[in-house]
Amino acid sequence: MKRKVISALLCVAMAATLLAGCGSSSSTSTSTETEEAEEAEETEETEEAEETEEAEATGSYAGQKIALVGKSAGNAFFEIAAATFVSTVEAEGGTVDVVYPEEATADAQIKVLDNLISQDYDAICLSANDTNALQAKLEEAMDAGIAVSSFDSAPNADSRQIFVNQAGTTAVAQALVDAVYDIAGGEGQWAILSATSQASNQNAWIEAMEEIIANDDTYADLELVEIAYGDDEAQKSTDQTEALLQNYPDLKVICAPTTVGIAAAAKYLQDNGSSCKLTGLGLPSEMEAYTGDGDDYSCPYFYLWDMEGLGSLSAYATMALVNGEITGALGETFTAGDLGEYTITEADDGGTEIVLGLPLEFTPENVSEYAELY
Ligand code: RAM
Repeated sequence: MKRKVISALLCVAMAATLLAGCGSSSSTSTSTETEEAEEAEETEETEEAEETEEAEATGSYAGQKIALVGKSAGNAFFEIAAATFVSTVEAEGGTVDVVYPEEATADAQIKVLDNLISQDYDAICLSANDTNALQAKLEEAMDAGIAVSSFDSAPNADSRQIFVNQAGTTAVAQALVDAVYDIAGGEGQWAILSATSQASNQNAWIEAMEEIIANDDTYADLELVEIAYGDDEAQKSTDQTEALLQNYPDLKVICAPTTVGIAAAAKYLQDNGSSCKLTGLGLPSEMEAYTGDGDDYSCPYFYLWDMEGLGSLSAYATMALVNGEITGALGETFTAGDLGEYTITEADDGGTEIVLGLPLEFTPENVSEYAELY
């Protein structure tokens, strides 16, 4: 049920309660029939309001209709996150439509949003292809009474009610910087192979990495030579990897904070026996063949987060927004099923977020175990 409808019902119920109060002390009605009709109406309205309150109190999410929007089709990352999101919502009695834009751009997502707003959705949960470009469209959705949450990649603070941040922006950036430092042996050239140049999440991680490096002398001997963009497309990411190696023959490490980019680079580096090593954010299932110690493997270790937790927490946060349990305000708490209680905290961009947990490290020792999960 849409929030506006819930509010309207509560208002009607409150008005009915007030009227009932007045009526009992100074009733002017003389017709029994009218009184009975009024009483029946009041009972119905109060019951409806009670049902709504009860739904909120018990956290019942039944009947919610949610749209989940990824960055682009054909990316296993979103398919994995969507699977848990959908099963979580369905277990609570709701339904989810998973929708992908034609490409990983803001324009393509705006087309998707246009279509969704004209339908009867209670909520849209999206991973943003751009920080600011979706604002007008997402505000339009919120004005239409649709709850707007985001996961993985946040649109700006005005464009959303809440952001589910998988592992904390600084925590991810610190893990990546330390991995580059370690794999490079503390000095030398390294490059970033990112997703699209507009991607909110990759840009936030890259900015945080640059800040960490700029403010700590430990990293003074690392030279970031280029930030390349593979647009979360396998072929383009492969081409960009090849170009980086050609342009920087002494390149020691590539850091790819994208599951598509890291998998493409891992294959290219390993197939070509490159001495350049790789780290970043990857899916264990896509990285298993390339993760290992020694010259035969391109990736010593890499990171991601709990993918099932991401899908599930995003689902619970979205459902809690719809039924009014949370509004997305700082300090609110709610229970995300078996994941337990979460508190809404301040995000780096001035909006609010819910941080799922810490980054997970995948090594030659544990990659196979995680590869079975995602
Ligand atoms: C890609 C996407 C996604 C990001 C992961 C790490 O699949 O760009 O948004 O979180 O990589």
